[in-house]
Amino acid sequence: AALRDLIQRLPKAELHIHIEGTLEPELMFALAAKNGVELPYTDVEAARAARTNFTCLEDFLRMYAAATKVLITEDDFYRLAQQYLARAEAENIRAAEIFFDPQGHLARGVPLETVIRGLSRALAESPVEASLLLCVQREFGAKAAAEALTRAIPYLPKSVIIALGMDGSELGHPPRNFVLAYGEAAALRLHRVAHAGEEGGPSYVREALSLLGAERIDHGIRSLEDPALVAAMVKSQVPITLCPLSNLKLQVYKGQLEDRIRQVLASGMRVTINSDDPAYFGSYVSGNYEWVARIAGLGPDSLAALAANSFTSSFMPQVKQQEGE
Ligand code: ES4
Ligand code: ZN
Repeated sequence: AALRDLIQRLPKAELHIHIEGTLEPELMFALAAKNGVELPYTDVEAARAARTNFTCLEDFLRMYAAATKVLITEDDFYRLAQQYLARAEAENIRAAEIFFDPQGHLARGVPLETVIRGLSRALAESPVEASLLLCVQREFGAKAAAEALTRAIPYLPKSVIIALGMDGSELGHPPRNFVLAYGEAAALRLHRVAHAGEEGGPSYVREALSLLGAERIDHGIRSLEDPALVAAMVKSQVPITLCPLSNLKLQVYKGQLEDRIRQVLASGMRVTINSDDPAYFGSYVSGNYEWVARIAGLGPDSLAALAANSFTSSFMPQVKQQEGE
């Protein structure tokens, strides 16, 4: 309980959170009823139960995509982000860099403007220092990724979009396929991050760093399988955004995850702790810190160091100043 209190009190930044992954079953049902969308569950409890046994990333992505069908109006996106930010504030998260997946919404006929305006309104109202990262979904392909970013250009000057990210299905979609979109992002002066080394091996991390110019690696847990890569990442201190309970629930790591996390923490890489899709994996950020603290035997100093990493790894200059607070 003392550790839990400490984690709660620590000011934290969250750098790996998918806003669509914060859609709790209650809000999903409320929006489904309002919008006349049919759900394949009898009630909230059944929907929650369905979120407890994923076998792989693909399995999860199917359910995640199906749930987003309830998000239709600007206000739906506003409510989604508003709920997450209220939750984040309650956990003493001072800053959040939030992914959104425009391609899935566009494919359903929801305009980009609806998504960005709804999310931005919630961000503007929250005391949490927050910004958006536009994520391209790898399964839509390389051309579609570049197009999605191009479509967002009109909104960049007046929005809080600070970066391009890449998520979705990893295996078979190596980072080298997406150099066009990342080149476009660089030209637009956007920061660049990428999911890599979640289900894919260390070569995906290497490519994200060397070919896409990624400034932060999302997940990155499989970097450990390549000692030369780890050495380079220790030297450059490029941050990785670990999402331990996501990895556990999606069973993406085939060995002993606890051992792997302990090795990552001991490697000297700059590690941050995040929740990924908390409405699906059963825990928000604090739960992820608690799990890591338990399996790695971390005390107050190590936990404070992880929280400090979350600020120094942020892209928001005003947030970096909160480091060590
Ligand atoms: C995701 Cl856990 C994870 N991996 C890849 N893409 C994602 N999108 C939302 N959650
Ligand atoms: Zn993710």
